[in-house]
Amino acid sequence: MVRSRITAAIALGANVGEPERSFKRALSLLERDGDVQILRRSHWHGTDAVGGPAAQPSYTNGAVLVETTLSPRTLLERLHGIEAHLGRDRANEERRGPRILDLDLLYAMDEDGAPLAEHGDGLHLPHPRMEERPFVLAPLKEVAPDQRLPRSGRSVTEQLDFLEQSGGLARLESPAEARAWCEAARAAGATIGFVPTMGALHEGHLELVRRAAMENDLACVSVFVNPLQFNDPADLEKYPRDLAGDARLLAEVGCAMVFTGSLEGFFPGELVDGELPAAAYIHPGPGAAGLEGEYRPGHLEGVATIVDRLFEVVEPTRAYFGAKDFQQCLVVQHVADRRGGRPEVVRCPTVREHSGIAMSSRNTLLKGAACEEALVISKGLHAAKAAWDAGERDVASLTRQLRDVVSVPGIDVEYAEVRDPGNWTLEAPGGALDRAVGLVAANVGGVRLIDNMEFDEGVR
Ligand code: PH2
Ligand code: MG
Ligand code: MG
Repeated sequence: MVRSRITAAIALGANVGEPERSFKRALSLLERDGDVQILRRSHWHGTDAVGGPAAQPSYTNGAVLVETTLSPRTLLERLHGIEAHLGRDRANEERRGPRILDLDLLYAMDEDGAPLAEHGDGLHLPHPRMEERPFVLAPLKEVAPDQRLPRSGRSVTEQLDFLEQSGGLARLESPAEARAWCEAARAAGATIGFVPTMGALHEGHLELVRRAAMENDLACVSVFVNPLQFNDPADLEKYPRDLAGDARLLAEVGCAMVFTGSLEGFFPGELVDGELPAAAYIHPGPGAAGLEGEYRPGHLEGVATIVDRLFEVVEPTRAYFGAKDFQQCLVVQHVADRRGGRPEVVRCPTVREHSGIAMSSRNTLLKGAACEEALVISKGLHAAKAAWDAGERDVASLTRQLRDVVSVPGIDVEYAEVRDPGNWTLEAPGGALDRAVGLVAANVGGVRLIDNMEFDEGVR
């Protein structure tokens, strides 16, 4: 049998030991068995470390293009074997930390040049992050300058130019500065993708920013822990804050501008004794009925009010929100509708930890046993979805199955309910539904968590 041949690109990185020596040894091991041929090899580039611990040494990076009869999976195993042989200890290394040798499979294509896609068990093809990383793209440009990249559709050369132009994240300290920056961007014809956040950014936020950057000329992020939406002062007090860390992450995912501000900065001349008068609040619309609206009085009014002001400051083309905050999405759509349907509101799938828990800045506040206890929330939603998938449509039955899982010691459930996502109502609908969403809010170890799952969509 003639084995089919694939072409693959491999990135090399190291910042411990003697990188160039490790690279040479790695490449000769790669070719040793005769089933991998190196077609092209880049020079070795000295690069500043990106991400990881603050003071890690700078890296050496390179790229090679290979042809092989191995499958992508077997090639990845070969790369891991070489890393281990040359001293890499994956089990005991820091995330994004110093590396004796890192061999990453970037992309692979079949003999006709068609890209191979594979996701799972440590194999991600094409590599989901390569387009954000100049330290990958600069060497890759030497071996495959015209290769089209799947996310942006740009060639390697074009993508490097793009990163260079948008490189240097603008950090602005006030809404007034942000307004001027966005006006200038729009005047230059740029579309703006906007991601409003309260900071303490996690992978869920970064997905929103990546998507904003991909679908618009510029991605812009606000970081503002909005006091208007905290019904509980203690919650506001302990809400995590890390602006320096946030800026570092945003620079990596192609964000062009991040801004912050004070309540006075957002509502100049409108505060009375440091507070926004009731008359200045924006009505959150029908999505605020019940659940969050009931358990966090004033919260969604505060959300609607700041989002309306943020939209006024930025005037984005599109705004990106995570589906985890279901009622917030309804409220934001209402705010956009009141503003004449602008911006376009893009609701993005909830990003989950491996454990299943929905990503949230508040997860960092979960300590000890609470981390485990919190898992029943997503498990309950999965259980109800499984019932839905098996044909159950009755709201009372779906709700019972959800509550059976989440009602356990250690979890103080505020609500565990099923609603029609297309027809939001205060009370649970009766009988059978064509579409359904399960929603949970619970206090776990003193931390309030919410989650939801739409049963009639793919699991997210
Ligand atoms: N790899 C990392 C983390 N940071 N920075 C640069 N410049 N080059 C790398 O290869 C690199 C990094 C973890 O794999
Ligand atoms: Mg790497
Ligand atoms: Mg790697």
